[in-house]
Amino acid sequence: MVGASVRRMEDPRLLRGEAAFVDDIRFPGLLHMAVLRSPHAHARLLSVDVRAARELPGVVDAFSAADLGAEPPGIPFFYNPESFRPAPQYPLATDTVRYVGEGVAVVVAESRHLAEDALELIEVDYELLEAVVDAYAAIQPGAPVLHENAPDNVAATMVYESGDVEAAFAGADRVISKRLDMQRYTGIPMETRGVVGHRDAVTAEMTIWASTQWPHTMRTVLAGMLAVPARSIRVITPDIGGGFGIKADFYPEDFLVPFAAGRVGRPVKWIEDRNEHFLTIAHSREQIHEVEIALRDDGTILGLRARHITDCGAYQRPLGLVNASLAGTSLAGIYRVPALRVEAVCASTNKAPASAYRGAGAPEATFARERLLDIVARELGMDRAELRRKNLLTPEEMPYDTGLVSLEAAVILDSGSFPAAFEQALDMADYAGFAARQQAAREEGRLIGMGICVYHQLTGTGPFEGGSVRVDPTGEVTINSGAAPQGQGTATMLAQIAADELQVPHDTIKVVFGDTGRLAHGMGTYASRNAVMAGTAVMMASTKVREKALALAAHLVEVDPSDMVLEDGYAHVKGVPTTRVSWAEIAAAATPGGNRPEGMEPDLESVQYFENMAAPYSYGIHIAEVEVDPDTGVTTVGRYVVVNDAGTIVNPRNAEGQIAGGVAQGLGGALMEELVYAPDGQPQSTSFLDYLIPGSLDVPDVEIGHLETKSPLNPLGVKGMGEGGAIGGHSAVANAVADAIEHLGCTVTRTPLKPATVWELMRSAGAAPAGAGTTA
Ligand code: SMO
Repeated sequence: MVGASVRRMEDPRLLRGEAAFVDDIRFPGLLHMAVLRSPHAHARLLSVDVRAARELPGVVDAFSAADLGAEPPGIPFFYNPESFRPAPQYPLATDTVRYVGEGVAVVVAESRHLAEDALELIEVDYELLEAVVDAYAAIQPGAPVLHENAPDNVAATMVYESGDVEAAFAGADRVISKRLDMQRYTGIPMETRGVVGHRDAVTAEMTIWASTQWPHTMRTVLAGMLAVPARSIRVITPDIGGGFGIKADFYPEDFLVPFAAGRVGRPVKWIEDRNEHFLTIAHSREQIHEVEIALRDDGTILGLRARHITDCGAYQRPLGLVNASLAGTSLAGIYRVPALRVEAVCASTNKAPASAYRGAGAPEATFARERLLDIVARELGMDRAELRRKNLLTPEEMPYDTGLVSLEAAVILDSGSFPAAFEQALDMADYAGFAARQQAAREEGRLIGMGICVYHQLTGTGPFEGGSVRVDPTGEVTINSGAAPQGQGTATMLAQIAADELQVPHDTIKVVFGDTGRLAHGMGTYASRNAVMAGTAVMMASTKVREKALALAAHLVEVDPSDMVLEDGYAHVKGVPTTRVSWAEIAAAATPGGNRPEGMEPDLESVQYFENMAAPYSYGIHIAEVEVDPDTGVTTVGRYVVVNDAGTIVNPRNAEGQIAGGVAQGLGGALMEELVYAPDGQPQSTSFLDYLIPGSLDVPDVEIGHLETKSPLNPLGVKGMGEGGAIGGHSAVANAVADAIEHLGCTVTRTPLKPATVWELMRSAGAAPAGAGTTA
């Protein structure tokens, strides 16, 4: 089954409207929570008075930070480099608010409407402070200070270095430098966030349903913050309508809902509305890159030197430094870069806290590198494909140790056929024929461009994932996984892996995710880790169950286990298909009291944890073709080619869906999406009116070629691939727009390339066509 494009087992329920998202969880007596949010970007909180809100009929409770205890618990962070001067977020602001949308107080009422009405009765005195919203400005002397422990607004500076950088630059024929900026944007899942908390009066166990990508992590963090044993909390991830990394965070409401449910003794629900989503979801991507490249005249890369400034917003939650770190260790990509030095600066600003979004640092670094390479090619008068070809690592150089360490794991490119993938993509996109087509188009007054992006990605991060495979007394197979997918088709993928081991039809296997009550340990779904980590754990558990099943079956028919095989849902004697035992008979024998070989433990279940810190790196080549309207600056994406290498592909159809979805998000980032803040810290992108995302008509058909260079790091040979589309998509499209217009005399150094931006670039180069200015 591994390698088969079977249909997703998940889809029939979803298509029939039978899914259970967080808002579908309902109880008698359910209360609703609403959060009063700061309207100011930076202010001292002089007083918060919730008494009037409490008096409103239908209101059950209202509270502020003062009610969280003498020392309110801070949200922990998971990555703690030496230079870190942490600014943890508290569930509600204590003495200062630092971004618009920060929670100040909470109301719990019989309905969401009543709760929101009561918010208006809460009296808050603010003393306004000057805000700083630009990361570059924030780290200059004299800027308003967010946190006393970091008077320069630098939360951390991480340095990544390998090779002799000074020598590389001293010995170079050419050094080219650029500042390249990526904007603040983020994931826009169809389902916003949500949390339901319900304490069972009998067991005193609090069950929490949350749209979280890491239920076990949420359970453990909550137990710490509430100071209760982990066993008293059960977190369940129900169906999730999209996550993209931004639901792999721990948010204030993740604490506030269970806390409120505990206070009032009734179930409480909070569902984020779209406005709250824009204000408070983890923002991402915003980085300023100052990059320098040292080269020989023939285009050989000798070294890269960079400083990048990540806009981390007002606080760091669990993964708050990850984008900066991964951008540092991703900058060289899959090229031969003998010397590298990146200084990753994490700046605090009066904006929503930033964290991981699909690719987490890789899209940013990839943009800096791939945009720079195009600029270098132009300056050297060299073909941009030839420049890349010359510097790509070869299969003979694998595994390739970059000498860097990322998130406590060595950055070693485990496997790959980079040149082959590159040539395949150029062929599919007809790169060789494009120059002539472009010239012909220009002669007709049309602006077309082709953009290349070579990306790679850290996937399948450790340290572990858990999976159990159980056969019930009636013979059916159930998988419990520590993963918490958000629409990736992971159930189908895991069932395919188990089906190969157990030889039962994959669609008879039930797959259960994200429930701390069913599996002791789990990590969740992020970092493109499901196939690698959850897949391997399920494979390990399936293998154990298979071996035990064969031994039980052999015992029942009185042969040696090595004479038994599993086939078509039965165990039979090799060469004698009629001497067979069903899974129900095997399972019955495994039941305590059953007919087992002497010394064998009862039960037919295996719980396995795949422990692994060696992360496989996947990669791909994206080539986009665009047309820019010279009158309006509007970009239309035409052909789009991807060659992707994620090792063994468990389900090609699923994989292609992942790539296409990622490309759509990358395209959005290249052309449209931006979370804009005014200089006083007021967010300007607070609804879909002001934050444009691509619709189906904006996204081209994506032509996909697969290459399968198996990873040596796990038995399946898989690498992760869920985020790659979003990494490659952004830069392929941005480079294509640049290719369409840069001959006019402008240079693309930032995204998004909105129509007005593109038009302004053309105009400033003196190249806007006659008449265009009259309507601008
Ligand atoms: S943003 Mo990802 O889940 O590394």
